[in-house]
Amino acid sequence: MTKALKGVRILDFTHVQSGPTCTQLLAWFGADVIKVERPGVGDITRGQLQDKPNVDSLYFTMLNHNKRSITLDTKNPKGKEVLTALMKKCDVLVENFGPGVLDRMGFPWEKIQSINPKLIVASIKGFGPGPYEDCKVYENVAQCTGGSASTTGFRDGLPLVTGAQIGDSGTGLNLALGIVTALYQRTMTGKGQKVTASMQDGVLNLARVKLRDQQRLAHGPLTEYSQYGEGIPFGDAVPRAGNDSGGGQPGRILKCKGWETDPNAYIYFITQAAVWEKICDVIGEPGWKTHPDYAKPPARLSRLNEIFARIEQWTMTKTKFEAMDILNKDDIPCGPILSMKELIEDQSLRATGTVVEVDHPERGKYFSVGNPIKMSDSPTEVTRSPLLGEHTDEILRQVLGFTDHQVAEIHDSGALDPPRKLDPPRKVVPAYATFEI
Ligand code: CAO
Repeated sequence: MTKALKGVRILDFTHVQSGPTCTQLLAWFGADVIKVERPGVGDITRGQLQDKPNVDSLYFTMLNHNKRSITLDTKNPKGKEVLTALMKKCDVLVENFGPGVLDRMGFPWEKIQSINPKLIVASIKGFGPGPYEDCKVYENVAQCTGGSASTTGFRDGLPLVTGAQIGDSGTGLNLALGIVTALYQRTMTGKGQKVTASMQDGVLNLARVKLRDQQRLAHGPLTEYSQYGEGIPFGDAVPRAGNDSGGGQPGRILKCKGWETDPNAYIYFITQAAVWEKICDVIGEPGWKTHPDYAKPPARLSRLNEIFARIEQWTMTKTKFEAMDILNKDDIPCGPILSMKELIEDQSLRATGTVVEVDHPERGKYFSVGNPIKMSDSPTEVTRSPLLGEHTDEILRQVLGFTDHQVAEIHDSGALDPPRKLDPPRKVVPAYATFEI
C-alpha cells in the first residue's frame, strides 16, 4: 500500500524534541526524511538521559524513527555546498534552531528562495515576533509562558508544569499541519512559503479554555470552579483549579480500592448533569435525585466537597477498572488514572500500533509511541532511528547524484568530520591565580 506523503522529501534540520516530533510524523506518513546532523555529535539528545552507555538514548530513538541521517558541518564551505544541493532536492526544510541560527549559517529566507523557490521552510521557535523573540526556549519555559503553568495545580500551591510535552510535541504537531497545508497550497501556486509555529502560541492554543475563563471572570465568578462553592473570592486572573473539569461539569480525581499503596489507584469522575440520577443510584443515594439541595446543578455547587466525598466512599470500594466498567454502563463520564507501566503493557494499544516494539542494532528491543493518527490508506510502520551519519554516503550518491570522485572530495574537505580546533590550546589559569595589570 502506498503512503500519503510518498515522494515528499524533507530536509530535517531539527533537534531535541519539538522539531523531531514534526518530522517523525511526516516520515510516518511516508515522506523521505533526511536528518542533517553535526559531525561527531549529532542531535544532542543522542547522548542525553542514556540508559545504556554509548548507545543512542531512548530520548533520541523515540523521536527519530523512519528517518535517514547524514552528518554535515554546515559551517564548512564544502558542507554549505552539500546543504545547498540538498535544498534543491527537497520539498521542505524543517528546523528548530535558536533564533537567527539559519541566517548566521548563511541561509536567510531570501537566499533559500533563490536556491529553490518551491522549498517550504518550516520553523519552530520559542516565541513569535515580540519582546522575547530572541530567547531560546525549552518545554517548561513554553508551558510557563503559554498560560499552562499559571492555570495548572492547586489554588493555594505553586504553578505546575504538566508531564505531557505540550510545548514541544504539541508544537511539532502544529508545524506538521502547517507543512502539509503549505504542500497542498504549493500544488496550486507552485511556490514555497515560510511556515512558523511558536511554542508559546502552541501552548496558549491548548490552554484556550483558560483564556475563555479569563474573559468570563469580568462578568462574575467562575461557578464551576470548586473555589466558588467554597466561598473563596476570585482575583483578577484565572486561578489554578486543581482537578476541576474545564467543561463546566464538576469533576474530581477520587480514590479507588488500593489507593493506600498504589499511587495511581484513582479515577476521574465527572458529575455530568445529564446522568446525575444514574450517579445517585450507583452510589446509593437515590434520595438526592429529588432533594432540593442536590437535584439541580446550581444547588450542588456549594456542596461539591460533600458530594465528591460521598462518591469517593463508593469508588474506594472498587478498583479503578471495576468502577470504570460500572460507570461506563450508565454513560457516566470517568477515566482511570493509568500509569506508564499500565500503558506500556496495554494489549489494545499494542494492537492499534499506538505502543510499538522496535528493534535497534545497538540497544536491542524497546517500546515507543507509534503514530497517534491512523489512516486507512496510509498505514504506519515504525522503523528504527538512524545511527549518526548512517546514510551519509547513500544520500550523497543516491539523492544528490555525486560521483565517487565528488564524494571523495567531500570527505577530504572535512565537511563530514567534527570541526577541527584551529585555535592553539588555551592556557589553564587556576581559579585562585591573580592577574598582573
Ligand atoms: N553544522 C555546523 N553547525 C551546526 C550544525 C551543523 N550541522 N547544526 C547546528 N549547528 C550550530 C548552529 O549553526 C548554531 O551555531 P551558532 O550559534 O554559532 O549560529 C549552534 O549549532 C547552536 O544551535 P542552537 O542555538 O539551535 O542550539 P542550542 O543548543 O544553543 O539551543 C535550543 C537549543 C533548543 C534552546 C534552541 O535551538 C531553540 O531555542 N530552538 C527553538 C525552540 C525549540 O525548538 N525548543 C525546543 C527544545 S526541546 O525542549
